[in-house]
Amino acid sequence: MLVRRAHNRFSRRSLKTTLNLLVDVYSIRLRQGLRSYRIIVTIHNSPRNSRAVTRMESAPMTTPEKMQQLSLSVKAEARRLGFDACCVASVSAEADDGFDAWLADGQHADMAWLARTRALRQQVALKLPDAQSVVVLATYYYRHDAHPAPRARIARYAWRRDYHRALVKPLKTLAAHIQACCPGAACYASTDSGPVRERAWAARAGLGWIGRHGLIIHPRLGSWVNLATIITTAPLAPDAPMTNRCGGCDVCMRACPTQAISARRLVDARRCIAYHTIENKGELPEEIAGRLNGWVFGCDICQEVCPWNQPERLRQDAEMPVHDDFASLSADRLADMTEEEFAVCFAGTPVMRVKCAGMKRNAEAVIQDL
Ligand code: B12
Ligand code: SF4
Ligand code: SF4
Repeated sequence: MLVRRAHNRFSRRSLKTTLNLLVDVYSIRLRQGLRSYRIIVTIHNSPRNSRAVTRMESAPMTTPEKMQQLSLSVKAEARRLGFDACCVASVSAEADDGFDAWLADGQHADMAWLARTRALRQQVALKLPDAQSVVVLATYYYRHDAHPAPRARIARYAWRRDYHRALVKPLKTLAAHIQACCPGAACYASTDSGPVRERAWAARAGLGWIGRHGLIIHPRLGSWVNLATIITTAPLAPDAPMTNRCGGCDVCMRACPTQAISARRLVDARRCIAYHTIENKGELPEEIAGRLNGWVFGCDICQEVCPWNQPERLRQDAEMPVHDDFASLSADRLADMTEEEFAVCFAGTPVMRVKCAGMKRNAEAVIQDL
């Protein structure tokens, strides 16, 4: 209706009064709804008449103070919900940083879903029109007392309840909080499996920097964090990106047993033990099978060697309980497991993704490698 009325032709004399009236009426209505919109008025003059086109920008107009308040309130709520870090990026920070080239080079191996969702991952507005901000959240998972069994190593993030499930409720609650603070705001929340480039957003939001091993390093929590995001149309004050603190270090690159890490902070999945032990549904390539170093699910080598991840630097322990029994697993036991034993041992953890057959394949490769 607004647009139709605004397309009416106005006489020069009544033009100013009519426009003021329109803007006033809409400002009042929108303020009542606790949202204020920027109203754009374009006046087209021609020798015969004047035409006013008014459109409402979907982006709510807001002051830097309001954006800052909203950001602080979201961060406080994230803390209350148990997230260990929360930062905000502006969608305008979106830019290609090597993701397309990584895909074009085939470094995603057979994770075809990454290529299929390429456009969504590179442009969040395709997932959520009018997206303005990305809230990035981290949950810390390091425990000083949890050491992977030497010959049946399970990546540390998988020693506890699957974060994909554990984060559903807190993410929903945080999205509801954003909507309560900013009525009408839309939110898209996800962790890992959504078509969102979580590390790139975490870097843009200043939650940490991208280490040479490709992972986000938080100055206090190291890279022992899982990430989650909420894309929202709410205008939140963004945080500043952090400078890279890897310096001249290249310990992770040298420690990777399969040379999967490139100097450009990218990991070639075709060479990564984590890819082969979790995502690869076929045979393990000989070259990888012979270099598993005891890893049967995931791989933490590039994280274990990083100076920012050393136990003495990390003062706190993750609160969530872990499966202490993973510390006494053996490759022999895993290779002989029945489906039932596998389900009992790994129920509710991320390890279920590899299924019993995948775990046996990995354990047998470790046995042969010994
Ligand atoms: C596919 C995937 C994998 C694949 C491929 C890994 C890879 N090379 O990306 C495999 C299965 C191998 C894998 C392994 C692991 N993964 Co993974 N993985 C993902 C997933 C689903 C998508 C990542 C992706 O798009 N990769 C493609 C790369 C090219 O794009 P990108 O990550 O967006 O951005 C890269 C570049 O842009 C680059 N870059 C270079 N310069 C610059 C400069 C700037 C300014 C920016 C912004 C970016 C940038 O940096 C980024 C990292 O390489 C994410 C979840 C998600 N939705 O994002 C989890 C995720 C990245 N994985 C995670 C984890 C924990 C792991 C493992 C540690 C698990 C384990 N212990 O075995 C390993 C670590 C391997 C490693 N060193 O990267 C965490 C990382 C947490 C963190 N601290 O960063 C994530 C975020 C999952 C989560 N929600 O917690 N993973
Ligand atoms: S997870 Fe393991 S194989 Fe993959 S890059 Fe890190 S050290 Fe290399
Ligand atoms: S090991 Fe060194 S280069 Fe690798 S991520 Fe850590 S600080 Fe950066």
